[in-house]
Amino acid sequence: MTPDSLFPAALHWTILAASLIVSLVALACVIVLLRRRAPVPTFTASTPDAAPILREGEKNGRSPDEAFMQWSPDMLRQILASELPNTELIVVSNREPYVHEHGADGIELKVPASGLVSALEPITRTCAGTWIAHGGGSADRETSDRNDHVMVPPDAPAYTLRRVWLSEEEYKGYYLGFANEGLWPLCHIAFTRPQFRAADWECYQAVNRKFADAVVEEAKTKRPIVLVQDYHFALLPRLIRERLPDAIIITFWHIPWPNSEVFSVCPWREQILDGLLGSSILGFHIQLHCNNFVESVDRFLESRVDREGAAISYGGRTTLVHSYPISIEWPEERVRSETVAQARRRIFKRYDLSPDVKLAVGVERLDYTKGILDRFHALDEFFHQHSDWIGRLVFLQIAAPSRGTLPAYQALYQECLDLVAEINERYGSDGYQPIVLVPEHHDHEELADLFRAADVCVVSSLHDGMNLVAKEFVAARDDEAGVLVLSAFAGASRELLEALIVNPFDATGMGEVFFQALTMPVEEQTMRMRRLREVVRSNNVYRWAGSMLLDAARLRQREQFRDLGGSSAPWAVSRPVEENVIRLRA
Ligand code: GDG
Repeated sequence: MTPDSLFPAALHWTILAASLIVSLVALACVIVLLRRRAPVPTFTASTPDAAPILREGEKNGRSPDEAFMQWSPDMLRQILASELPNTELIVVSNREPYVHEHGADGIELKVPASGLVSALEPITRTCAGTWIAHGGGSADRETSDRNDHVMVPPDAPAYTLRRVWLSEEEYKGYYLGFANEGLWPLCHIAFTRPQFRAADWECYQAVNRKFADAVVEEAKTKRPIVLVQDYHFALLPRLIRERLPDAIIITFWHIPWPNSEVFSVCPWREQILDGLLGSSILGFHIQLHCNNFVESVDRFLESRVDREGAAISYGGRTTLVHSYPISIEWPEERVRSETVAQARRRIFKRYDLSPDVKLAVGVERLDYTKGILDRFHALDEFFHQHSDWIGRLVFLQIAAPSRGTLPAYQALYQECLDLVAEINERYGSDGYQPIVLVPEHHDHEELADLFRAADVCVVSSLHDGMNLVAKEFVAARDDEAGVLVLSAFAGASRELLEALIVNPFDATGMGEVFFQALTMPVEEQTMRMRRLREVVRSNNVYRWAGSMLLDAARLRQREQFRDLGGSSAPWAVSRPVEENVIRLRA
């Protein structure tokens, strides 16, 4: 007989009910401290047919009150302590948050250019968890201990990074091959044909098994919360579930999910769906991607889909499929201690720009989904239509090198160089280059400076799960100026309705929106930017993580009730926790 069974069920119920009340009261106390902000007038987006009228969260039934809650690291800690006490948190991603590389001056520390890392790093720091990732840096081995651990961030250690070593063959097949030549183009529908090779699939399976081993080795309890990140690990949730059946596995898919017709071309579609359904919760940025996933499961697996409850029952277990729009950490005072004018002067000096030009910027990994060539074509149209702007606008494109050994990425780089040379030849003159392409990695400080120096920021992705650059630009503008031009095909366009929304496939149309952005009166810029900042500040990355953890807590509570013989409707769990919090606050 286990000690548990010595307790009468009634006592269990009483304890559970009491702990639920205590937790909710604790949360309510946190939220009572949160600020309520005055609403600001809303502009309609520039191309109304491409833009939603309500923000995605509002459509999902989140109340306006919830949108104004101020999510913070403290609140996240509070949720963990009160809702998920003594729970260990394990994050798994391919990319590590800190990379050690041999450089000219010894070992250098790098933070990779990755939306996933930007979002998850502050969360893992806050939760003091364990982060498992591929150790890909040339100095990673010598900076790790004999358990392959290193404490990070190096200057203020807050959590453990566990590095997993991959052979050259594994890296090529799993990462470059199946993940980036197969799943990445498959999910982005960016007209780059996905490549599916049986040998890559073998590696992908083997590496997923290797990471499952690492999770089991690192888990100190039988019921951790494991946060599985992204398309590199579609099989991992099932592999963890088989060995840690009581774990709460939250998988977040950072890129779009295509419709079932597109998904059907993947030769291993059933295995991928089966792997993901090992998750307790599967998250996407926007509802459309959830719908596409559910449709794919409905079509290819024997399962029961509960569309209203956003849940899939398969193989005796249930997976919740929900949207959690990712975001950024709202910047600290550092940004505010300096004026925008100072940042602008520094950037203009660094790039040798004439003080009277307007500056537009683009910042991303050099990736064919980001629509870099498309914005250059739009610039070409713009200069063609508005020749009085020749000499008065500079477009500064930061393109961090990415996946540079793959042919599609090499071809893109060459096309960018050729197109920039062509446009600069056409519109440039002595001392004036309309496009400045900087194909280099930059640090976060430099990027913040750039965002603050710019008159316009262009995000013209052909397809993007969310896009954090759009939110980073908005967050950097405490002067409430600057214009965001944003693709209708980036998940961020569902939230950032006051941006100028564009269709990146329409070069002429996008060129006209550039004109609109460059001639927008300051008052209108301020009205739009103020509203955008409200949205990003309220829907920050702590809310993203907090919503998932609250859903996980609710799941765990439901499981406990069910084990005690309560009614079992495991999927009807998600929103009520947040809604209860709101109700308590009211
Ligand atoms: C995936 C999804 C989703 C850029 N250049 C440098 C640099 N960056 C940083 C940016 C930003 C991040 O990288 C890029 O984030 P995105 O969201 O724009 O794009 P992906 O990397 O494709 O991210 C995307 C995201 O996951 C999160 O879920 O939004 O849809 O595709 O933070 O500032 N960072 C540094 N140097 C650079 O040169 N340090």
